[in-house]
Amino acid sequence: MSGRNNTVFLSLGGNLGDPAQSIAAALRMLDDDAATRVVAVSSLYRTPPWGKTDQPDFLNIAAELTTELTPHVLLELCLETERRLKRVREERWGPRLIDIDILVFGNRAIHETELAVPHPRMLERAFVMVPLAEIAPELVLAGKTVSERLAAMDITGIERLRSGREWWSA
Ligand code: PH2
Ligand code: MG
Ligand code: MG
Repeated sequence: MSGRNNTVFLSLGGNLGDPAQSIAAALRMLDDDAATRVVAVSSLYRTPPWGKTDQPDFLNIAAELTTELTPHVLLELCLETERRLKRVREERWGPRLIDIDILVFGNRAIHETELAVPHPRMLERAFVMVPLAEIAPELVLAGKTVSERLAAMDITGIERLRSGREWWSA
């Protein structure tokens, strides 16, 4: 524990099983951790598969947390949450039940193989930036706000399914 609260942004997604249910369960598990609180959740979006395109559409969201955990302990909590939701690690960019990625951890910059924040590929991925822009439009990433970055991106095929912040907590 670092003893102080940091603001964290996560990207969650999945395209197998019931991803909306898995994402909601993941958010509840993270919120149940005594050192971590979910403070904002985007709408649920249907997004075309990125990277490897011959797989089902994904559901994606962004979430804001506050946590007293260190970045590595939060990463372990995210991986443990994936494991509890029966995620099996498979091919890179391939289909998955649930994926929980740390996008931003306070103002920390970490460049390790197991943990890189800010997430090195987030700026190219509309499935990350569209949900993030809903909850953090003014967040500055590499000199520009999320909403400025989104304005320059191709968001074709991304569809908002469920809005409001409470869809996950019922
Ligand atoms: N995750 C991937 C690869 N491709 N495409 C979309 N639309 N959404 C994702 O969450 C996603 C992806 C690997 O983590
Ligand atoms: Mg991912
Ligand atoms: Mg991941």
